[in-house]
Amino acid sequence: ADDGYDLWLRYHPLEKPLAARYAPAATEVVSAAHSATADVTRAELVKGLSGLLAKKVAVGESVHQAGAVLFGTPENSATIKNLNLPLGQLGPEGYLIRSAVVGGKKLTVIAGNSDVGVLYGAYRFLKLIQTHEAIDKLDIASAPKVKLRLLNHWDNLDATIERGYAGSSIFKWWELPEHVSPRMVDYARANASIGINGTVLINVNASSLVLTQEYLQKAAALADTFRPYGIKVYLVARFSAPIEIGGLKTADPLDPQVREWWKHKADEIYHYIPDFGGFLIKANSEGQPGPGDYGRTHAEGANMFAEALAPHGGVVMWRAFVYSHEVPDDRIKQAYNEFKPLDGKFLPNVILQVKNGPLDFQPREPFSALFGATPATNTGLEVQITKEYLGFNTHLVYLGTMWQELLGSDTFAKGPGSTVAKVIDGSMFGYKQTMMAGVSNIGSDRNWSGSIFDQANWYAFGRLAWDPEAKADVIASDWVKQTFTSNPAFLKPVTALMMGSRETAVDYMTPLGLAHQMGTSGHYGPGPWVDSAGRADWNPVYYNRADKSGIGFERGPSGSNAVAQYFPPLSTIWAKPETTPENLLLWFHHVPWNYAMKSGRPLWDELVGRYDQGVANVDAMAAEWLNLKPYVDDERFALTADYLTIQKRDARLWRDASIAYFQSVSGLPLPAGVKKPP
Ligand code: GCW
Repeated sequence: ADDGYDLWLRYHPLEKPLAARYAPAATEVVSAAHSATADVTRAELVKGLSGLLAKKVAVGESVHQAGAVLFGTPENSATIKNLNLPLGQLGPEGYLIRSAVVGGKKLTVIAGNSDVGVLYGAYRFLKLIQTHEAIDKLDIASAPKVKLRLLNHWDNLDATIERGYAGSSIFKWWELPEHVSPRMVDYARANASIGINGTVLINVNASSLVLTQEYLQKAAALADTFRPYGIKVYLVARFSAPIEIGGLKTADPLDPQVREWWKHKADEIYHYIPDFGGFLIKANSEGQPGPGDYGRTHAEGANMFAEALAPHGGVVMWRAFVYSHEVPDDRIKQAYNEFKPLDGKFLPNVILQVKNGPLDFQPREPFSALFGATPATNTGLEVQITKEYLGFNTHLVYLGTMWQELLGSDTFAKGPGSTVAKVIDGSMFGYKQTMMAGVSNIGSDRNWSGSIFDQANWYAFGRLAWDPEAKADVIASDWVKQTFTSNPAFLKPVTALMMGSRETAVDYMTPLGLAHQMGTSGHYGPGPWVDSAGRADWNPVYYNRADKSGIGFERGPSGSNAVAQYFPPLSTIWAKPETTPENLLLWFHHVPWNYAMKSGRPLWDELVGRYDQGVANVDAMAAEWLNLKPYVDDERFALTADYLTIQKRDARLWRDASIAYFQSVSGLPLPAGVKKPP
């Protein structure tokens, strides 16, 4: 049985001929370094090589035989120093892997400027073997383009997870600090293997308790466990903590006592966690406390924390996900309206954390207008790995394509080529801090992510945070090879299935630019008819605006004019339905049901056609998977097959319920050839 616990770090024995090919190039693992990080690097190489090659791999401090794998930095290895490798361009976390000959012996060198860079190189070396690449003439250099590559856990202290679909939290606070589960080591290994270098342990809707001494000691135990893997711990600071756990009467960021309290709190945290990363803060958003409660701006709020953390080198990640139903404006405009005027007012260790789209992790949104609009404020990206709006853990939806679409989007902030990737990697505006965060999909399920294919989304997040210009298909194919097999009979169809899966979900959930059509509390199934969510900006009807005359949200100049928040030419291209790409048509425009689409079909027929296409594609995915049984172990095969059956059922529900509702307002008959659902 294979429950998927090993993720993509599977070191099962290669087939004999392959193992025989690699064995001469992996005879021994050599390093004289003995830091905590060097020790875990050695352990990983030994575990990986002896597993894959099904033999005992020797360990030593100096090279004894040809085929040695030598790892280290110029500081801890004279051999590496003497090789004069071009490590200058690699920064603190990059690595270099080279085939070399030293003292007449062929060997592989894994080098970096720091032990953590070397660890990343070791994972890359193991991946080469896992994916059956040649390793005899290596010359690989890689360095991360984004500095902070973080998971955001929406885990509560009681182990429930907000929007978590893979069991309960892996962080068992009640057992800490005395017991740190061995799973924490595997968590760190998995993250390090894809370059993730930080983790926010708790939910942005936070409890102040995590900042009490008792919990700081617990967090410190986790930090100690993660440190060798290059992973820093971050916490959420609840704005009202000075009142809740500090006994103060106010949390006003301009109050000297409050400022003092946060300074002491920061000092205390660094006492327990000397390399603490910093705070993530959700303020004045969805009912959370914030500086607005005291008539202060987001900048005044963020800077208070920034001052407290600056002496220790910590950062503040201030979320831009703010909107309120008391503001009469279109919800998607509010973050920009709030933050654009504050550009340049934040201290250098503040990072504005912006969700990919202006609404909320929908199956498809345009990029947030804040990307490119804040040249004087470090601006980072938040994506959601957990699939809150994409079918939880049961629907097979690979998010690599969605993030690639986002990162490749041109903001035109500095003319053509001003992609979101170039904004967030800092190259466009010279940001001092760069950051990409992913809301984690990790839980206590044996397979970590709730399904096998959701592991791919964790993996893709890490890869794209390392290189926001990496390609989703390459990432998918690497993941399939590491997680299942390199056999093309499996690899090709499964990669193709993953690559099409997000568009398929868009088709059966929210085609043509529709958004926020889910049932309102659970966020799982459809609810386009819902108009009673408690407030207008949570109602699906507010977003689809379907009526007798047509469907869609008018955001051109005759509507909310959200298009004006974007740089030209987008502000004009998106202003008119004729020039708006059809996959965003109903996001930007309210158009009549008979609006002529590029296919020649009227909008209504096109819409119904898209829902049908989505269902047909899921059916094809499920059928394809059944063909692949010979290549997969029973347990992972069956879980995936069952979930695809659920996805088939759900896709039909989405289609049929959505069409039934829209038909009830349009009054139109089903297009010719479409059968009524049974
Ligand atoms: O997507 C929404 C979720 C909330 C979440 C919020 C946020 C953590 O439904 O559960 O709260 O976004 O990002 O703050």
